[in-house]
Amino acid sequence: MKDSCKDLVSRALGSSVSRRRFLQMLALSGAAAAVPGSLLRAATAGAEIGYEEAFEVFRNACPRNCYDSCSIKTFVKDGVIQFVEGASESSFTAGGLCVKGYAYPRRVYSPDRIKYPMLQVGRGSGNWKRLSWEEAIDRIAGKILEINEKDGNLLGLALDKYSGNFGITHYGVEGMMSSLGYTTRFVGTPCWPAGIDAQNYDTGEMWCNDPEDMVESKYIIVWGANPAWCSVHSMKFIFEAQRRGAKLVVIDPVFTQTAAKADLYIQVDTAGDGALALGMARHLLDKGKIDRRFVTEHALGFEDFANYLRQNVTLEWAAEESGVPVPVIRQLAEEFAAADPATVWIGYGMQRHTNGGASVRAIDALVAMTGNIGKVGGGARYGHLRTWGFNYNAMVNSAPEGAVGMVDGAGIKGDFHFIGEGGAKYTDRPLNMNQLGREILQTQDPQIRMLWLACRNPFSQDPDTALLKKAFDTLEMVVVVDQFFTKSVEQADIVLPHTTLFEEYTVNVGYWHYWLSLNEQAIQPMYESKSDVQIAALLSRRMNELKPGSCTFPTELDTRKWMEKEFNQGIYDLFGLNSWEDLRQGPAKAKIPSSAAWHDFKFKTPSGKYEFSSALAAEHGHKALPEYRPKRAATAPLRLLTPHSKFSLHSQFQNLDFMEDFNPEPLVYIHPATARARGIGDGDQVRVFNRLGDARLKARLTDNVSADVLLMYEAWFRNSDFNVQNLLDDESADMGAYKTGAPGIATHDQFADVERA
Ligand SMILES: Nc1nc2c(c(=O)[nH]1)N[C@H]1C(S)=C(S)[C@@H](COP(=O)(O)OP(=O)(O)OC[C@H]3O[C@@H](n4cnc5c(=O)[nH]c(N)nc54)[C@H](O)[C@@H]3O)O[C@H]1N2
Ligand SMILES: Nc1nc2c(c(=O)[nH]1)N[C@H]1C(S)=C(S)[C@@H](COP(=O)(O)OP(=O)(O)OC[C@H]3O[C@@H](n4cnc5c(=O)[nH]c(N)nc54)[C@H](O)[C@@H]3O)O[C@H]1N2
Ligand SMILES: [Mo]
Repeated sequence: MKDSCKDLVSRALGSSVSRRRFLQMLALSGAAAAVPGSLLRAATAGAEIGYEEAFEVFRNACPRNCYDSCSIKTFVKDGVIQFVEGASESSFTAGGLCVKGYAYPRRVYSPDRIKYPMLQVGRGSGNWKRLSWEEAIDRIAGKILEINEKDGNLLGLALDKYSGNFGITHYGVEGMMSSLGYTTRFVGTPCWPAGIDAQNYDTGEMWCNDPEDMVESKYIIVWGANPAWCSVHSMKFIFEAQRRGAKLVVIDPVFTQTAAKADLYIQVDTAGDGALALGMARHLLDKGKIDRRFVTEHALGFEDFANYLRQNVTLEWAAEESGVPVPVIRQLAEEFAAADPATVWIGYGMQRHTNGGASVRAIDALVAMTGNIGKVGGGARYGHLRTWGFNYNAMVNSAPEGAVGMVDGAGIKGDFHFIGEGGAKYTDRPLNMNQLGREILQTQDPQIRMLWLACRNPFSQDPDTALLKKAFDTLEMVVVVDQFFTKSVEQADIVLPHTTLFEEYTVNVGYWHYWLSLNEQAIQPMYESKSDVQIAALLSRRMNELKPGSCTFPTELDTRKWMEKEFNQGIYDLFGLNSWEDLRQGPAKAKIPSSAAWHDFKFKTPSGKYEFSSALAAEHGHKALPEYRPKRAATAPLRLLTPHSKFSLHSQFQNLDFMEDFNPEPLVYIHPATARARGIGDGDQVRVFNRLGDARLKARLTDNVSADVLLMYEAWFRNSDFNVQNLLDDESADMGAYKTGAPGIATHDQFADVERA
């Protein structure tokens, strides 16, 4: 019986991880809320055993930096991954994955993976030579000791790590650095800091409703987010709300795939969102459509805000700044106030501006004054870190005895955690991650001599490639731990091969939904790859051989035991678990008293109330009120937007053969009128350029973008020198330093022009 079942399954599958199956998955995925297992279930219907029994099934979790943090089921046969699907036990993942998720087996078995430690003779030369792990680690350890000898400290050794893998044990990379001594850390995040600070001023913490409760919403504004691509699993909740009668509004300068699903699409002028929100607020004030109870009982400073609106904001001004006509502003405001509950999804895309934090505060204020904070189906949804209470065991290490660092450093604020605080005499040296090139070039006493990159790809993800190249040229050694020969690996001396998520144990939560997933090792590590923490252990062993006591990191480790060390009673209680092993049965959801953030109105601000007026914001050099902050002045005729692609997660996935089939080459989207004025036709080769650099690619004419916008999606196409970062500068966003240690980055306040190539 088992054999006939296998036959059925293999007929359903075609050859393992077949292109046909991928096509089916692709057709089913995305906004259409797939249940891909249904293909297989249909194929096995009537068989006496389920298709799962033909395979060894493992629990995995997508560790990418993404809203959806999917719970995965992995099907293995003879030690080889046959296919993956979304876990049906999670009502968020609900049995489906995104396009990229279904392509995971192609990533694991890609012939392009880095297989061994390698040395590049001449950065950028491509002249790679294989090293043994011993040789590679010996060179690295030797260099670290040399730096310590030369400078008397290790501040010349810098770490730049971000979001390649958010598995909790990967914070062991930070732990590795701490165990060597006091080092330089690139802090902050390129992603969401302005909005984080904004929400901290308003409510005292970034906290959002459970996205699954959007089904209860009567009015949903998706404001500068593109979930049809960037959070595909959220779309089913939005569709269900629409089915129950809710109206969906999308506000974006680009007519995105999410906008295509909206009942009302508003093409706002880029960075004009604050003005639009304030115009809506002014109109509601004039109409008396304010939730008096909320603003008097649960808020501070509403009258000051109302005075600001009366004195400084008119609908005409708001229309001028935002490009949204007065009648539309009125309609939007009235509909939003009339619906109960109404919610705004505040996207990360819309706050990557020099006025992004101020815009988020204005939108928060709109949601608050209409009484939608603390309500099921309501809320100003941005993100949360309420499920991240792990031990960070791999991260907590003390410096070796006698180590020297910054004397009066203020302590480093990382993305989710604090390092080096608590009375340490010395601290690490924090530098701004969003100005990597500039910081490397400027930093002295001591200069940065050596850079360790893990979970980070600055040559694809950071601004100003030319500046970055100049900065890297000053470094004495660059080590990159990665899976593919990325653009940053091209600028490395030593590359160390990393496992994929299927080759190690870890544990994952999300910053959007409330689920927890176990990540089991499903297959043996490919080639000679190792996990970040195993690499740290190897380095520690060699450091201690060369100079006993020079590194406090453990010298042996097993990723499963390290994953186990992350759990504590708090996590067990929050998720209703007796042991982490319960997660083998499927992901678990946090037992939250209400799906609504701030349901008890106990805000974490200094006043304990929602703060329309924040003294803390003023203390940090911002306006106390959510006042409008003018847009960045243009530096070239057109706005350049470089948001996220359906087929990649930043620099990941687009390099896989399956993605190339669907998205073979980069394109720049241009409004027909803008193109006509420059003699550009659809499909022409063009050059997008500004004072920093250029990019050559094919033009696609579309009125999905407004006439003042050029749109190119960020992505790494292997075998192509296309790079959006050639054209971006490192201008900061207005907020972010309070909670993440460095301001955010104005990724979408960039300017360029275009001509026929
Ligand atoms: N122009 C432009 N730039 C942007 C953005 C934009 O919208 N436009 N978005 C910004 C945003 S929101 C973000 S979050 C950042 C993302 O910036 P990054 O976090 O740098 O981006 P990723 O490409 O996701 O991951 C970096 C690298 O980690 C590697 N990696 C994956 N898993 C592991 C692992 O387990 N260990 C190690 N050592 N490496 C691993 C991947 O192969 C990849 O090369 O980019 C920012 N940059
Ligand atoms: N497929 C896929 N999914 C992803 C990612 C990915 O790279 N690919 N990245 C993940 C990560 S790290 C993040 S941070 C999230 C990001 O998720 P999102 O915030 O949804 O995505 P972005 O592409 O950063 O930006 C969303 C939208 O903001 C718009 N935008 C830009 N400037 C403005 C503005 O001034 N006003 C308004 N109203 N809109 C503006 C852009 O046109 C874009 O459509 O997605 C996550 N999910
Ligand atoms: Mo991000």
